[in-house]
Amino acid sequence: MIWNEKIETMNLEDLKEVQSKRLKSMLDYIYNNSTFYKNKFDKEGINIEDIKSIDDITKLPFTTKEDMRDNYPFGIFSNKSKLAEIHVSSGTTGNPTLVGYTKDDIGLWSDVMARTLGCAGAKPGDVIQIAYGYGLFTGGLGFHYGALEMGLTIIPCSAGMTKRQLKIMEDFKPRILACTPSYAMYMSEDAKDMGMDPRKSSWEIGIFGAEPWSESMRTQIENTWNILATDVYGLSEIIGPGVAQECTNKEGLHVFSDVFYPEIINPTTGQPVKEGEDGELVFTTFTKKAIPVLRYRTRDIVSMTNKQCKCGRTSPRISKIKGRTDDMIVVRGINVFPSQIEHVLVNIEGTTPHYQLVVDRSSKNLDTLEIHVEVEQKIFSDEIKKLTQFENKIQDEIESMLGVSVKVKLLEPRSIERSIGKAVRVIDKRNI
Ligand code: DLL
Repeated sequence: MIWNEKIETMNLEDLKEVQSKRLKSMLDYIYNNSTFYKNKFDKEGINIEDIKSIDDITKLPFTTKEDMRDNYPFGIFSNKSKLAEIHVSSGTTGNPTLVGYTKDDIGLWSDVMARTLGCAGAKPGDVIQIAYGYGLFTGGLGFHYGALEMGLTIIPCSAGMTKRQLKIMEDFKPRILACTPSYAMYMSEDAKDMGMDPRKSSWEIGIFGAEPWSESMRTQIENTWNILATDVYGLSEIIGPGVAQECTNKEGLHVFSDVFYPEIINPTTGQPVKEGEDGELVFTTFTKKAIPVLRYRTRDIVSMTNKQCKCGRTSPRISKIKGRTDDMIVVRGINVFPSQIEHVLVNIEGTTPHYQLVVDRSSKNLDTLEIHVEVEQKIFSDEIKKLTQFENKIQDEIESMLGVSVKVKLLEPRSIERSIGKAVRVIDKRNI
């Protein structure tokens, strides 16, 4: 169903007018409420009066993840006094990325998430099993707000406790499953262990995202669970889930561009690319109040089309995420940067800066992360017990930093292949 028919099927000219109007009031708001943006505009000699329409957006500066991190915790907020909720995005070195919402922002989130659910094929009265993590991660609560808004019956399972998830599915018969795609596959193994036939599950629709997944993974999930598997995209800095969602045609993700304005740029030059070409996805939030962001560089690589979709929605569609401009990987829903591992290693005496992250997917469809690290020769001359202690120490420190379990493998000096260009830090064997 189309949740917000008026806005989602608006003709492109009217949509452009809405976007232009909203951009101007957003600029006015951030200039007057955000010290960060006021300073930035004043420094760069930007007069917001010069921005007449959405086409002028390219004259404005970008915002980056570093801006958010450098101004941690509240420096980039525009309305700290009216904060209703905060969330934290995983996966950064040092300070995490803190994001916040006013009560009105939660209203906006509820609306875009209701649109997301409608886009995937949900309708009021459906039962949804939310198996994204609740807590500081935006997945669980984002889906929760949207489902409340649409009038679904919510089973707020959060992630994990797989056998219980499966029992709940069997007993309460939810029609919709929301979780990461890798968790959907992981659950099928436990289902088989429990003697269940996954093809007979009550789930008809899956809303899967928060990590990259391929078309072949989609086919695998659809065949295993006998389900329609749709892709949901979002990021904490913009709102969380609720930025873009595939409709049941599965031909690209509809961006809710009346509230989150997308641009695709060449990541090196910062200039817009031609329609259909790959580039970095950039978003401007028009109506968010706690942390509005202007031209936020997501580092996600996609292409975008303005061609109208069969479903009747008029907003642009992005492709599945094709990669990143940085070296971030997503392991079991957690964003991991090699630099985080490096940060831990350099502070442990006896390790060297030669390391690699080896990501794989186990036979149970669970992501595994192994850290291969070269250590000084003298460590290897120590007795086995000491070596194991050393390995455990590194493992503990990395785990507490990342919040994801890892295995550490110590290597003799010079065993990791050297590269003449950029070091190869990540070996991803997951085939996604
Ligand atoms: O992952 C928000 C979310 C929750 C999206 C639940 C979908 C479902 P972050 O933790 O801030 O937010 O991570 C954002 O994850 O920049 C992408 O690199 C990656 N990502 C998110 N969705 C997808 C997807 C949430 N469908 C980062 N496909 C983003 C590929 C995705 N990558």
